This record gives sequence, structure tokens and C-alpha cells, in this order.
Amino acid sequence: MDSKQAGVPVGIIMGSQSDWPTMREAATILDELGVGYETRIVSAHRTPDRLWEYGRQAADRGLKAIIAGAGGAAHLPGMMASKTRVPVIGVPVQTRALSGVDSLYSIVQMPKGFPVATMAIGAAGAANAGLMAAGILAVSDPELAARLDAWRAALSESIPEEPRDE
Ligand code: RP5
Repeated sequence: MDSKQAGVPVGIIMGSQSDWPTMREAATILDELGVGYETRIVSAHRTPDRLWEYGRQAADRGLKAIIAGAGGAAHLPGMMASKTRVPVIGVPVQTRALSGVDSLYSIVQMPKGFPVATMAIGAAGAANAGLMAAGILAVSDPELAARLDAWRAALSESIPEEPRDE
């Protein structure tokens, strides 16, 4: 999927280039499901004006879900949620110092009124953020709903009934 594509329904934003190896997992899922997205580096601390502009324009640009990943003092998802009504899905990026628990706590404890749908720490959380965004879009897109159902069925099908020696 062309990350510069205009009018895409999902924004994948992250605090730093260093978050991309994690956030790429969300992009991979959206590629598999045929969901359009854009990717941007938007830091709450290093580029606060960029964050504000992105949030200010998000709904008018047609974004229907924003996946926001950050690590450490991970204020990006919450600040984005405070700036736009577009649903924000937060991904706590794993950190070296505190293993991402710092990121998780920074994202999950939002005050009443400004929710962030917070995923698990790291790659699994980013992949699930892609699936969550697809699920939100699938509510009003039957073709995507069918692709998502097929994706889920294929995953279930891939799980063996019995363990085997590796
Ligand atoms: C956060 O600080 C970013 O989201 C990233 O997870 C973390 C470290 O950023 P870098 O120092 O690697 O750019 O803002």
C-alpha cells in the first residue's frame, strides 16, 4: 500500500523512526486486509505543532481510525485523542529501560472523556491495532468484514490441535 496515498481511512503515527519496526506490524496487517493507510512520524514532545495539526485535520481528511505508537513517556496517543474525535488506538512500544511498562502506563490511564483503546506492549499490540482498526471500518464495509472474517478463520485453521516436538 502506498503510504502517501490520499484519502486513506487509517493513520499510523509514531513518536520516532525507532518505533517503525514495531508499528510496521500494524501496516502489514492492513496490507493483508486491503485497508488503506498513511504513516507519519508525529512526536508529542519533539514536534508538538505537527501533532496539533494532524489532530486538527484528522476528521476532515476522512481518517476513521488513528493507530498511535510511542514509547517511554508515551504521550502521543492521549494527546491525539484529546485533539480529535477520530478513534485512537494506542500501541505501547517496548522500551529498553522499563520494557514498555512505562509506555503502557503512559497510554492506558486516560481521564474520563478522552479514551484511547490501548493494545498490548510491542509487536503483538501493533498487529492487534491493525486488526482493531480493520474491525472499526468493517462495521460499515461488508467487503472488508468478509476479508476480516476470512483472515480470522485462516488463523484459527493454522493452529494445530496437538503439540509436536519442534
Ligand atoms: C518516544 O521516545 C518515541 O515514541 C520512542 O518510542 C522513544 C524513543 O525515541 P528515540 O529516542 O529512539 O527517537 O517519543
